[in-house]
Amino acid sequence: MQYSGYTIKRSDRIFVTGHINPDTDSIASAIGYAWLLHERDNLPTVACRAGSVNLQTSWVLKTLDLDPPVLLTDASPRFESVTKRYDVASPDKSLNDAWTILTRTGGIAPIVNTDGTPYGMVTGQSVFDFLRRIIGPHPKYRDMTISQLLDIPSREAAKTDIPRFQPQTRIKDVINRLLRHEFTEYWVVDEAGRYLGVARQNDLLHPPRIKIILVDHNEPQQSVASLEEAELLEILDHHRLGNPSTHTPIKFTVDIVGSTSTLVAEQIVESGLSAPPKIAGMLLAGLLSDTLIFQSPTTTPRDKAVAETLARWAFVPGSPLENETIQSYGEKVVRAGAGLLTREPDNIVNGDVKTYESAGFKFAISQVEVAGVYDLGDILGQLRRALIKFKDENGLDFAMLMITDVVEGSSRLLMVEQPPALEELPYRILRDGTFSAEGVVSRKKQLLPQVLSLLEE
Ligand SMILES: [Mn+2]
Repeated sequence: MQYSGYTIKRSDRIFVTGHINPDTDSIASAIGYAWLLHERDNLPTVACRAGSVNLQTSWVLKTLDLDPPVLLTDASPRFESVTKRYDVASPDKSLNDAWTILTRTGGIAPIVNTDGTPYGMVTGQSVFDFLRRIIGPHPKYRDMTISQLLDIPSREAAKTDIPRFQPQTRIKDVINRLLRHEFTEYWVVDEAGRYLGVARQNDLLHPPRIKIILVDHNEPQQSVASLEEAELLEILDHHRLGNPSTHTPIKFTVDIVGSTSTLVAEQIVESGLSAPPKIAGMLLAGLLSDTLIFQSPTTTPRDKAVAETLARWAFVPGSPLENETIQSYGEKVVRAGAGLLTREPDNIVNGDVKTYESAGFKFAISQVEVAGVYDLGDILGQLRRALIKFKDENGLDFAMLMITDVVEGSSRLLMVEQPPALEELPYRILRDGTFSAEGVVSRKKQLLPQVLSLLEE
C-alpha cells in the first residue's frame, strides 16, 4: 500500500484474509470486514487473499470495478519488517560524515555508492580494525590526530563484505546461517541491488509478527502458511470448528448463517453505517454464491434479511449494479463461475472436490454450480473422462460430480465406478446415465448423508 512515496510495513497493518482456494464469500467478507474495521474503528486493515481468485470472483470484482485484494500466502516475518532506512555517506566523503551518522544511529553508518548500491558499513568495530591495520606496521601513524583520522575517506574504514537481502526474504529461511556469521548488520537492497536500509541482528531475532484476522475459515490447514508465526487477532466464520490455539484471548465469532458476508453485513448494519455500493455488491455476491441464491439448506432468515439491506445499498443509481434485482444479480454471479462450456473439464472436477472414506470405500464428490444445465449434454463425455482420470490419480473406488442448477434448485449426478449399493439412490436415472436429484443442492446436508447411509447398509 503506497502512501505518498512510502509503503506501510506489513507488521504495522492488520491483514484480513479468507481461506486458501478462496471462493467469493472468502474474498467478499475479507474486503467487507477490512472496510468496516477501518471505517468504524480506524484500524489499518488490508483485505487480502490466500490464493488466486476463481472465475466467479474475478467476474464480480471486474463488474464492480474493484481490485483483487493483496495476495498473502505466508505470514512469516520478512526482512522488510526490521529494515531501518538510515542516512548514508558516500565512499569518498570524509570519515567525519560517517562518524556523525554513526553517533545518531547507535553505531552504524551505511556507505553507499553514487549509483545507489551499498559500498560498506562504518561501525565502531570497522574503524578499530582500520586503525589496527594502518598503525600496526607503521609506528609513524601513531602521531595521527583524531581530526586527521576523521579526514580520511570513509571507504578506508568501511567493512565491505556484508551480506545483502531483499525485503521480501523470509527471516526464518536465513536466520541460522546469519547466526554463524560474525556480522550483526545486513544490507537490505531492492531487485536492482540498491540500498533500501539496514537490518540489525537483534531485530532479526525478534521480528514483529504480522497481525491477522481470519474470515470464512478457522482451521489452520485452510489458512495462509506460517499462521503460527502471526499474531492472530480475531476469527469471523460460519464453519465447523477446527480452530488454532492462541496465547491470549481473541475475539471469536462463529455463527450459523449461510455466509460470512452475512455476518459482516450484519455488523455494518449494527454500527449504523452503510457500505459503499461496490462493497455492498461484493458482500451480496458472497452471500448469494454461498447460499446458492437462498436455495441451499444452509440459508437462514438472517441471510435473506441482510441481503435486502445489501441490495438497497448496492443497487443505487450510478452503481455498476444499478438495474439489478437480488435474483438477477445472483444468477449472473452464479453463471459467472459456472459456464460448463467455458471451463476445462479437469477444472470443473478439481475445482470444488471433497474426498471421503466410509464402509471401506474411498470416494470423492465434486460440485459445480450452474445456472441451467442445458449445455450439459455437450460435454458429458469429457466430464466423465475427467472424473475417471481424477478417480484413478487419487486411488479412489468411485467418484461423483454433482452439477447443481441453482436456478432450478436441483442437481444432476454423474458417477464413475458406481458401487451397486448406490443403485438405490432415490433419484431418477436419465437416458444419458446421470441421476436427476430434484431439490438437492447441498453436498454436505443432502447428498452425502444419502450416499453414506447406502454404503454403510
Ligand atoms: Mn463462506
